[in-house]
Amino acid sequence: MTTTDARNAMAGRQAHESTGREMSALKAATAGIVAGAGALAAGELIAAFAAPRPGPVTAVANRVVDNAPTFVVDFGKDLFGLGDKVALIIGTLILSAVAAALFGLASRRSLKIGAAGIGAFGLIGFWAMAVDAQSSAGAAFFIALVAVLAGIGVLAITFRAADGPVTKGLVARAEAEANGKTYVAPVVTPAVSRRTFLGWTGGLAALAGFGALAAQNLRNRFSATEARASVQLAESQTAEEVASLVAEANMNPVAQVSGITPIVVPNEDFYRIDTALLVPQVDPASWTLTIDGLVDEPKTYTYDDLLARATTIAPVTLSCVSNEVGGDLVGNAVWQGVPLIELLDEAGVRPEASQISSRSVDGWTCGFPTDLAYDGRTALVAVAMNGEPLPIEHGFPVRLVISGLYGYVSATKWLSSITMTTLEDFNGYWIPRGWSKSGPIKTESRIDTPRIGSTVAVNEPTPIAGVAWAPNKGIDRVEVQVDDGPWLDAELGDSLGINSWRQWHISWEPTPGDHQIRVRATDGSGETQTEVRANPAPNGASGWHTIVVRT
Ligand SMILES: Nc1nc2c(c(=O)[nH]1)N[C@H]1C(S)=C(S)[C@@H](COP(=O)(O)O)O[C@H]1N2
Ligand SMILES: [Mo]
Repeated sequence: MTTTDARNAMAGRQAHESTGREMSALKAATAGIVAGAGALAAGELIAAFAAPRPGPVTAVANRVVDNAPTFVVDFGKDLFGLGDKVALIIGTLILSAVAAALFGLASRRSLKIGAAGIGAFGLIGFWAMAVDAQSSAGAAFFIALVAVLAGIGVLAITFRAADGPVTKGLVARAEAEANGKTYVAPVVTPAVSRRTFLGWTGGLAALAGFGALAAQNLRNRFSATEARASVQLAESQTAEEVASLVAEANMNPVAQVSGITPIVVPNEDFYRIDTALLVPQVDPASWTLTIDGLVDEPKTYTYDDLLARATTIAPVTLSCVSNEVGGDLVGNAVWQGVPLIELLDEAGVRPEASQISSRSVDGWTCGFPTDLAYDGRTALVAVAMNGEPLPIEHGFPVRLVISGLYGYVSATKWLSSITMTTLEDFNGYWIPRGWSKSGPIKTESRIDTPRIGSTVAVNEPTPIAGVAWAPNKGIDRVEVQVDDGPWLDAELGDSLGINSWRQWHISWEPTPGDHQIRVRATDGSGETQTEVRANPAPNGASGWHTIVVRT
């Protein structure tokens, strides 16, 4: 113990015994929280200058997502929907605030303890940022250092403001008593001390708030929105052909049933699933795609290379493995890109390369068997969705779209590299988290209208309609059953090809009472979807979508 520590300890004890005017727990905790806020705001601000690198809060939340035990991930099957992301960030902030409050309380013993706590927190932030695919150790170190210094600075200032006259007096008195002298306290009212403390903490808290806001604004300036807006897609004859197919399909009476999902889902309505807390903002000018691993000659492509070659256009239905029977994590869009195997062939795939793995700029990975890319299915290195450059949330500038495979094994957004490997040597992101290594999309059908639990009118013609999908196989037949009645063949909408879902419809006149409605589809291989119910984990939900309606 140094003499200063001894004095502080003595002063603390004295204060407790004699006056009780040491810094209150409330003030100390507040000072800690303001210091924590200052640290995070400073970190986020510096990180925003270094965008697209994540700041400490996002990086820590990213690590929580990556390292969450399987049961948490299973529980949050759509942990990757928006609500879960917001909850995760708020959770990270609340835990940080609790830790910071504890650092504040500990600082009453010695500021060094609080400073050490902030330092330890900084180390966690440093690690979280350093291992982040979108940051680097150097940037992480600098950002964490600034955050820690800001935090310690705020802690020191608020403590000084709080105990300024009072604790200084206590120290002076302890010293005086230790020296056997009489201590005469200067006249200081507690109110003065409280005002000083409130002034400083309030001011610093406001500064942290401004810092966080500024960080947010600054980060928005690094958005890929402008770059995306200036993209010129390659012209293609196919674009017009597909557009007229879609236009015709939309004229089909089945497509006009009110409440049915459109055959091509507009970009803004398309489901979104990913682990990205900050949507990657990729500058297409400096972006490249590398193809490496078990190839004869690794290749690198720029965005312009791919844009110029992206003339293949195909509607493909994409589905998430975590889609429940009847769920909406599925959609059909028209994708434009370069056939994957064209690029693979340029690199020269070695015979032993049994898996195509791919990686996103944010470090997410997946993989599927090489054979599948070569079996004739639609497999695109896609640059556009529904005639527009890929929306940023859907993978701008470039993503993969492989017909017939769930997104988690194939559909890498914000694609950065494709590495040829073997099935044994590599597992994508979701595989160690308990999802199946192979992810063919199961044949499914869904009732869009009437809605589950809704009320229908007796003896009024009531459409029962929805969509059915078996990408890469196509849908040949959809049947509907009301109560224990016969299975009725539904009328099918136009086909956009075997990769697209198909709209279906029957007209029904409800009799009085509750009714159960079920649907089942038969795919292009002649197989009828299984009635056996399965949960999404580990390889996709199955079962017939069944609803009950009332009259
Ligand atoms: N980089 C990245 N790509 C990803 C994912 C992800 O988490 N990160 N999720 C995959 C999953 S699970 C699905 S279902 C599809 C969803 O694509 P969408 O959001 O465009 O609908 O993206 C896939 N591509
Ligand atoms: Mo998914």
